[in-house]
Amino acid sequence: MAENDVVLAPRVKTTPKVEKPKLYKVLLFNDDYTPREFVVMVLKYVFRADGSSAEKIMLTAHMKGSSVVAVYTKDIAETKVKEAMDLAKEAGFPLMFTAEPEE
Ligand code: TYC
Repeated sequence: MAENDVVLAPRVKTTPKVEKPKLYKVLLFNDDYTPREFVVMVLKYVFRADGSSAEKIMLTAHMKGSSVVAVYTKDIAETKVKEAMDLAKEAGFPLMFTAEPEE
């Protein structure tokens, strides 16, 4: 290469690919057997809801059939659903939670 040649860097276009993690909502479903106090306890213990939000979430599920508990990344949502349902199973209640992708 001659001494005064200009060396150009290759034109490489880099498009940053940082994708937002998909979020999952945890839903709580009503049933006729689980005591209200047990539902509130699970919401406080597993989902770290404070007393009044736990009460609200439980009452919404009780009255409307289901309620959104909170929104998390997939792994966290699924782990919390399992923890909550394990507690219910251990206590002999049919309490139901699911994790669903947000639209
Ligand atoms: N329906 C239940 C009862 O009357 C209480 C309850 C509320 C159960 C919310 C589940 O997600 C639920 N004992």
